[in-house]
Amino acid sequence: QSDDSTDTGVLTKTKPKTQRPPRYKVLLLNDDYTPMEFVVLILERFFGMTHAEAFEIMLIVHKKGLAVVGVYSHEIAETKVGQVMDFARRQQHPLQCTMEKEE
Ligand code: TYC
Repeated sequence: QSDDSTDTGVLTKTKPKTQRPPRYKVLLLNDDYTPMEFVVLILERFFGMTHAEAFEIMLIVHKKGLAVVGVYSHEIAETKVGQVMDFARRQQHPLQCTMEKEE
């Protein structure tokens, strides 16, 4: 600025914002009918959990009503939800799995 009468002398820096792709939480919901062992199998098969991890998370869903079972890119999250819903429907269990944008 060349006009000294309005120059406050304050320098402002603009921080470069690094763009991160949005992440999506995959949520598993409780219900009264899906067998516990089936939920454990789902968590092992589609979410790469050990039997012990899967059992622990299944119990959290059972007690609290829902839990985040993984966080992924939009495409991977959509695939996981699809796999779970498909597998549950084939076995005629009412298990529900959804995804939600993080933050
Ligand atoms: N509540 C179910 C039962 O008592 C077990 C269950 C756990 C179902 C987790 C769904 O996402 C779920 N058989």
